Amino acid sequence: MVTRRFHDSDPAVDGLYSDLAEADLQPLWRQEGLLPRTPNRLTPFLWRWKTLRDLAGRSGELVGIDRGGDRRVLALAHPDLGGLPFATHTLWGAVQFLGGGELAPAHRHSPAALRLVLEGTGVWTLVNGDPIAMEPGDLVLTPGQTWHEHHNPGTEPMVWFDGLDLPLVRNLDAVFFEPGPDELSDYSPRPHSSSEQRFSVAGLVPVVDPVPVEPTGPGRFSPLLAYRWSAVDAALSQLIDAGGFGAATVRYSDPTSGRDVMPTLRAEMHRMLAGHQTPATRRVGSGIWLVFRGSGSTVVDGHAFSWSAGDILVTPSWSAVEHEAFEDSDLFLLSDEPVIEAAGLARTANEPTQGVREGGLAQASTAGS
Ligand code: GTQ
Ligand code: FE2
Repeated sequence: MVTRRFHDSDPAVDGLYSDLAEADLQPLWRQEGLLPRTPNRLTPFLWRWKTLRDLAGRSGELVGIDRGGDRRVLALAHPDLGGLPFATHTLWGAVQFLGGGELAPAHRHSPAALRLVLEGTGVWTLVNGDPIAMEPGDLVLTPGQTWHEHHNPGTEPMVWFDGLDLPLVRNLDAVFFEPGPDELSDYSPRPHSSSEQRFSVAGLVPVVDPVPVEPTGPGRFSPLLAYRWSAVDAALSQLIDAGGFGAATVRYSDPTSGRDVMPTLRAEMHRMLAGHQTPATRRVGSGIWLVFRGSGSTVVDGHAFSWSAGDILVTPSWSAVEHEAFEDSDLFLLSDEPVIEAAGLARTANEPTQGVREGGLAQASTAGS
């Protein structure tokens, strides 16, 4: 049956539409794309390490860090997101540059953050006063509402990847921010943070926590705040030895519950040996893939992206993703999957291996190739 609703030549209908607009109302029947067949709001996108590193270094030379919670951070701004400094609709991704002798002052906020160290050594992030050493490959958590500050007492810069749930929290209009005190924090570096002293032995959690977690907020997050590269590397090697098919993935988890490290963020490290190819899979929710080590290629909805260490690739919700490693490779994945699961929206699908579209490599969007 043909309705009249799509024939707008009737002046009475035109009048209705302008009166609706005047009254800040919109008819659903004129909305296009509001309810797509499948998620479609984002395209895949890749940032090259060379670009990120060069621009972070230039920022380090030219722009200082002020008091009041300032940080020297370059946010991934996906071109599909209308100029917002967001990598996806839910995820913030960035590179942070902290020069020798610099410090990023204390502050806290409701968005949760994590960091994966890419370059440099000897930086300390204080989380609620607990000094956490940062070395390449380490994952460090700064959960929502925890006080944090970054100190680089050495002479060389450190560069790390920041992942936050800021776009999600902002859209929920749940952002709180507080700068810390102006006085410098005093800390004495220790080989193990208090968090690691209490929670880093796999399979064992304290019956009574000798340092009860401070009542910083209603968040639910892992009390283990650092996951060392040596542990991740060993776990992946053993999984690959045990399975014998050239690939393994570990999820960083809360040792007390087995859940994701933070309520909104999932973190995983994916290892693929040279020559390994993954099947094409789709899942609901967006992801940021950070190449920690190696080189290879990822096909996303028919577009091929070649990558090497330090490159960062965004994969949209429900895109078909398949990886191929050219060298032994480790890919860090940050995703919003815990939110998708909590909301009852999780689904996955396996796809046949994709042909790369004609000119796929050239069409694939990258910043600074
Ligand atoms: O290091 O505390 O990339 O507060 C964005 C917001 C890093 C940080 C970011 C932050 C931080
Ligand atoms: Fe922060």
